[in-house]
Amino acid sequence: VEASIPEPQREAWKRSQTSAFKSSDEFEKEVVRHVETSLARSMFNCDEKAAYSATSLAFRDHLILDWNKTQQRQTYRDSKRVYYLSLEFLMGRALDNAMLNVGLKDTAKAGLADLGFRIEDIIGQEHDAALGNGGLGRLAACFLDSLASLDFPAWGYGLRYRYGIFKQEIIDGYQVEVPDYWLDFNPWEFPRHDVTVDVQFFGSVKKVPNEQGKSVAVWEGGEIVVAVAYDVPIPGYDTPTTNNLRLWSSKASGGEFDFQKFNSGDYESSVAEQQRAETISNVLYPNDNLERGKELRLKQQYFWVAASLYDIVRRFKKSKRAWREFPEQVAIQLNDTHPTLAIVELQRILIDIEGLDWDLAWEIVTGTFGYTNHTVLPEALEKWPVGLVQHLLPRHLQIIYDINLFFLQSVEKQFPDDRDILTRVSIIEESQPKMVRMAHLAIVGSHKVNGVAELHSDLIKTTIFKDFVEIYGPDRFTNVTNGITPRRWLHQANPRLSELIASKLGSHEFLKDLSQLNKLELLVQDKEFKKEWAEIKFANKVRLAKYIKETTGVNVNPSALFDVQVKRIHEYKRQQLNIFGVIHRYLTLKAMTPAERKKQLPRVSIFGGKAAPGYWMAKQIIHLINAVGSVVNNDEDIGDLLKVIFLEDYNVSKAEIICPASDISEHISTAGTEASGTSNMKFVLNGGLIIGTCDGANIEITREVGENNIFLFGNLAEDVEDLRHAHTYGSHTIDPDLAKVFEEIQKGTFGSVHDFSAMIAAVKDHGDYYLVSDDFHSYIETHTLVDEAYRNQEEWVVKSITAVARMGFFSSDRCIYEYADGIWNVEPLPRRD
Ligand code: OAK
Repeated sequence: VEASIPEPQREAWKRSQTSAFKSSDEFEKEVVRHVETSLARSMFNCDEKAAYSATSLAFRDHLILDWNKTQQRQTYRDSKRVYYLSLEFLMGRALDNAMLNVGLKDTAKAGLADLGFRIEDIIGQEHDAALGNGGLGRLAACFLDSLASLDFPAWGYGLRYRYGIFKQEIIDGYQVEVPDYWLDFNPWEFPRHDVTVDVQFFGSVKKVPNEQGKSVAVWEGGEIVVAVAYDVPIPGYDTPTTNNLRLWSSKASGGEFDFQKFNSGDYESSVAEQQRAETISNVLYPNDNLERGKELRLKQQYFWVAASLYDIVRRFKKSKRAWREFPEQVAIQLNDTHPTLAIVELQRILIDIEGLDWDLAWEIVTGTFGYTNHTVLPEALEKWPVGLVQHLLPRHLQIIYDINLFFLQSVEKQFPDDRDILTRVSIIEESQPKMVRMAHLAIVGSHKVNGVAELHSDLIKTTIFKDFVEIYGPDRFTNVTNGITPRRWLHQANPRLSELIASKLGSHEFLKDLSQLNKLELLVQDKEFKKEWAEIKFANKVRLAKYIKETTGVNVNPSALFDVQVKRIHEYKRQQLNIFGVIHRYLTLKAMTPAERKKQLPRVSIFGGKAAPGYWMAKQIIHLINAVGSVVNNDEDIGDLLKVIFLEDYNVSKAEIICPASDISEHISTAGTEASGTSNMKFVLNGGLIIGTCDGANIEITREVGENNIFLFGNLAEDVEDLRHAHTYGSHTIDPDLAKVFEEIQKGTFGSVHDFSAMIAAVKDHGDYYLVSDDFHSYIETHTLVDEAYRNQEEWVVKSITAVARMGFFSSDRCIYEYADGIWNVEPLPRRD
């Protein structure tokens, strides 16, 4: 049925067209209308939650109008689109971001005040959209912001988890996980009950002759789960471009439940089927940098990939173009290997459903996909048992075998005398059981593979993917160093700093062209400017100190040096190194006379982050941090000289309070293990300095800000292998200062000797895989340098300003231009209305 309104009636439509609010009066009208109609309340029962809901609905309406126009224009112009496939989008709160991006925050502030509310309280009502674990998911969110802000026609595709990452509670010093049910009322999503896709699982494959007598595969039987689209508008900053994030939710194909079964008395099984279907999009797997190979996870991956590709192909087919033009219209980026089945699914659609021959189909597939790798940790590289894939996706396994066959044949031709290379690069690992190596499939099926920081991109070329560089040549591999959106991570999180910068640079243009920050360097000797800079940092520390008091009950002195490490808890990120260092500092202070102590610099060590629920060692690290805190924070000899804080439930909205308030932040992974890191960039952009290893993006941050404005320590990536080897096969002596720390823990100073013994044994007896002892001395010395530098506040502020001025490179806008140019071959499509 043609849904378009006929020409004669369009005038009436145009007369009645909705327009977005512009003034605070119009905004207030919208809020009151939503309170009274959408929420069915009145001024007599409008609490902050209701005011938040109504404000969000008003802004959502605003975004939807822009969203409609953006989509119409993109369709009309038929321009190439980018599809960013990510199993995680760690969006955080939407309201503040929407207000700032459409430029109406002041309007809303005035309107809300008029109606009796403080805008901060209203913003604070929002539940974070936490559909991600950490770095990978937040990067996807920053990329969506940049894509929209730079006017690229782009969609994100993900899963609409009913439960995002769990909420962390700390009870008696231990992490306890609580489910994060966030969908009670979510004004930012737009259910599209008319946009559904049937997704097939299980069943079998038979070969039947087609009309030309050619044998084609038919996948039949099994079960169908329905994917329902939920759209989330993504507003660009200072542009009407509003892109779309489409999240799929699963439901049973028989509607609510199977009425036939229900009526025949089989109530239980009819409900069970419904529940099995809904389970697929129920919960985000809470592992960061770890893949555990669960069947439900593979189901999630295929469900999401199949629905997304069906949608993308449907959109392409509307343009009536020839299939070979597909890669000229569509670029699909795989955020790590999680969506790798998309490669197989597109090949399946093209050969089984659209009837293309294999070679043309494969050319289209490889022309379409790009793959981003986010880790070299072996435990995070995805592999699926062949038997599981066979059972769940029988036709896909056949196609994977065919892809592998053609690939290995060409490798054999290229390296006729090398049998081993075939075993090493095969998509199928010949183990017991046999496994499908998703990274190999992703490389073979993409035209570009990228790492996320220079060191990381070099490492993948020389270690895990070395053979593929031999096979495809170095040009298949590239680097796009990560970045962050300055809109959320400067303008939104640190409004005072953003306004100070704007006042000095003469406009807010730097928020869209971050390289303009370099003009701040001219001001590093401006006394008044430095004073304001320092005042803003202090105010942000006061705000964090207040938050610490409210949430932990501990008083911290905002004049102390704030030393922050917030990120997922992981042995490779080495929070254990940090807490051992804190214990060392505590012992040093304890050994001093009161007179000596008076001369020391007060410090607050702040930690935050979640441990995967099944990661026992990470949970012990959290426990040790809390145990040290309860001893140190109550030691009268120590007072303000040292406080140890663990902030519960670290997430995006908390990061927005924490990042602007650091003096020093810690990015201290064992060299070669952190692919990039992105919070390092957030802290420096907010005027904090960092202490870090030569790892991930720390190296490029050093190159940009200069060695004088960063504190580097520790062994280099190139030496890690030899050191590990020496630990295992040579004599392994522990750093003497670290040994003293261990003795103190084992004395029971922090309680639970038994709990902490495994952490100590990992260093002393099990080869110290993360080089905690090797780096300890250098770490402690570097902290002494930090203290000394901090004593000279004049100089410190100069370092802080200089570092910020040189951070332009780390905008996610720069990343998007690099992807657009080097991988996607897409152009922006600006709107001028
Ligand atoms: C998560 C699951 C599987 C594989 C990788 C990850 C992940 O989060 N990796 C992280 O990606 C970030 C964005 O590229 C990087 O900054 C982090 O260094 C990396 O650990």
